[in-house]
Amino acid sequence: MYVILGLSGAGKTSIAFELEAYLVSRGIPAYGLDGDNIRCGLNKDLSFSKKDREENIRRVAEVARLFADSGQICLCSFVSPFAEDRRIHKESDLPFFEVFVDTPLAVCEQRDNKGLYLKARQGIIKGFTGIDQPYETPEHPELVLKTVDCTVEQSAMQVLSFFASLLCP
Ligand code: GGZ
Repeated sequence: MYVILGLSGAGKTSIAFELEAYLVSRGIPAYGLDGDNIRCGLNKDLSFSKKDREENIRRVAEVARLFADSGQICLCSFVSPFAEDRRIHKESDLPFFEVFVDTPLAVCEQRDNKGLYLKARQGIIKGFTGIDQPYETPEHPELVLKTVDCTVEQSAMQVLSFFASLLCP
């Protein structure tokens, strides 16, 4: 199970879906979970409060466990801003790798693909990670991706190289 963490706009989901496509096209079952496909269905009852983010990540960990049990690589892309919530993944008895997409806030804010940072700055969205809610940087990720001056394909290849180094050390 790969957990891909970072701010909104960091590039997590793009990298995860690039990886998913690469793996699936080579016959390796993989599936990406992210805020878009989880929060519009299973977790549509959850807000972005600290308590609900914790519950979001708890449920994601359970779903990821089911994927992993079925033999699939589960690529989970979530902001997951609080270190204590990430323990849920680490404490599961499944192979787990934390990938931190280390894109600076200023760059994410400049990209602002969904216009959410602007709304957060205007106070229309409250509790936005990096603006008026904290982001606790992962302390010991297995891999750190710097996406500035790096394409999505290059970032995905870095994850695959890491994956390959585990299989053939
Ligand atoms: C952070 C928010 C918020 C707030 C809506 N804070 O760029 P996106 O749009 O697609 O990624 C963000 C996504 C975060 O959902 P997660 O389930 O990953 O969050 S968490 O792990 O913290 O539970 C962003 C959008 O939802 N979004 N409001 N307040 N991101």
